[in-house]
Amino acid sequence: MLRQSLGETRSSIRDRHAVLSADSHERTTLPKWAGAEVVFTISPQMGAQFSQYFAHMEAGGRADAPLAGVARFAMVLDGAISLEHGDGKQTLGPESYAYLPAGYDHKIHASSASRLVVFERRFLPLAGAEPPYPVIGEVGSVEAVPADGDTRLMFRKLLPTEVAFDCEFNVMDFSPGASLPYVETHFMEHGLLMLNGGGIYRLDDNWYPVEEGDVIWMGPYCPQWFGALGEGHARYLLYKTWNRDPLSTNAK
Ligand code: UGY
Ligand code: MN
Repeated sequence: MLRQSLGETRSSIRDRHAVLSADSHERTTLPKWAGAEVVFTISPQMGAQFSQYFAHMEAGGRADAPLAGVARFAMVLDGAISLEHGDGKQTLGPESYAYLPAGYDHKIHASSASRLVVFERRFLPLAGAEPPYPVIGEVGSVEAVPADGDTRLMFRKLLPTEVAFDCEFNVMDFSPGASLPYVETHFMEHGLLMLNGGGIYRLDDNWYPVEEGDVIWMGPYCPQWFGALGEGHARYLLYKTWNRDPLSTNAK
């Protein structure tokens, strides 16, 4: 095997944030993911309160529901899967996604060789609120709205905003040269996947070049800012804790 570098990688794992580039991915297998290899880019072992991973499924590969009490969000990146669940069976292709609440039985079946990004989070119920329901959709069918009136930064909210949901998944779309308007600091946590394009991500006091396929973990209060520097649009999928008081916790 060719040695590609002298111990170099763009991956950087710090106390409150991490950037993970594809060159450092370590594949493993899991009993729940038959005929698949998984790469856990973000997990509680790192200090996060959720997991984010890639599932590389061979045709015919199958996955079962996650651990008890854990909700799952999965988006197809390449290939096609069939999702079998209480309300039927659906085929999901690239940029189709499913939010599957904790305790909602389902099976994922790869119709062809497929690549998915999966987020799992221990659900945090809200007293008096109904539990969330499954949501299945496609990024392209969700309305894009300008962030704070800036049409050079559009976002799509993939999940309903109702209080039943304890997190959100958004696709942020930056025109070339657009940026987040200010350095954000917030108690909510993020997991991010660069879908296209690239730019510079500021995390704490570090500035990282990022490109398609990169994953970022932003822990609570990690100062964050992004500027899109490529010639084309930069788009990322962003998980964010949402609708829950900072004094409530799902940490175990
Ligand atoms: O919604 C957000 O917190 C988002 N603007 N953060 C980010 O893109 N890093
Ligand atoms: Mn943010």
